[in-house]
Amino acid sequence: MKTEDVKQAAEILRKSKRIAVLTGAGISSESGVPTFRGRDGLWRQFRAEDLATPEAFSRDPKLVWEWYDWRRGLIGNVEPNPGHRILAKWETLFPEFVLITQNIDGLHAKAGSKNILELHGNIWKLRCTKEETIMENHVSPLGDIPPRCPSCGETLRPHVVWFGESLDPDILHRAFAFSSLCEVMLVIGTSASVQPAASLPSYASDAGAKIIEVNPDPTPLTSLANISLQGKAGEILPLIDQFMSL
Ligand code: BJW
Repeated sequence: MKTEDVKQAAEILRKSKRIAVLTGAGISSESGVPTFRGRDGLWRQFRAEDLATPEAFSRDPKLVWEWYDWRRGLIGNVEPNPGHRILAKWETLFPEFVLITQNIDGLHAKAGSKNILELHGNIWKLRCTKEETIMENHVSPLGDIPPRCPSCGETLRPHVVWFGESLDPDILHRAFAFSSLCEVMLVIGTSASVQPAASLPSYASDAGAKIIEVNPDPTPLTSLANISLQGKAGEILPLIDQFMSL
């Protein structure tokens, strides 16, 4: 990564008023949350078909819940890192700043970000499979698995989006709408391999936004990016922040 590129990214941001950020699992990896597709990624150890589809949950809710209970335990014990914190700080600096995340770990909110669109849900929310009510729940470990709805007694599921399921249409609409308006989109820590989230940067780029990517590895978006900063989010975002305030 060249210092000149970091300076240029800082300059682009400093001159902009409407910033969109798209984050993925990579931003939380420095907090100790495993990614999905990296070297130690979850999909290297577990099969998505067995754990992250509605069919898997119908087949074996206990197995799916055991996996989510384990992940809740892991996520509940970690803290936001400098990458999360800088994004929370930037939200207070720019007139319009929308943080679109694929992450379900809640670490952006824990770092202080407020204007967050959680495309794939949140691991700390449960949803009744009968009444569709959504409730916050931070109990870890959960105890009785699968947990039951306190109102109707039906099975609760994690309020996350599995493969083959639609994203919340309102959240998705807001994500695409702001992507078409923003002047800059920062794309941080995503392999850009899961749709429809992976389409947001090209949508923003087509509408005239500059794309700045932060990722240690190249992705399908690297060739689209105006600036590609190869490295860890927890190191690069504080550097950009330093240059912004010079
Ligand atoms: C660092 C770093 C550091 C490391 N700093 N960076 C069009 C074409 C083909 C298929 C489809 C399509 N449209 C829809 C589909 C089907 C499917 C899909 O996209 N499949 C592809 C895999 C091919 N999409 C869906 O099913 C979606 N639903 C949908 O579109 O409904 C309508 C529809 C359905 C079916 C057909 C057509 C239309 C739903 C997707 C739900 C994804 N769910 C998951 C699990 C969520 C719950 C949970 O966590 O348990 O979401 S899968 C998983 O992947 C998770 C993530 O949010 C998501 C994205 O992963 P992410 O964040 O990019 O992580 P990684 O691990 O892939 O990458 C990490 C990156 O970080 C790497 O690049 C590293 O280098 C980097 N990194 N350390 C910065 N320190």
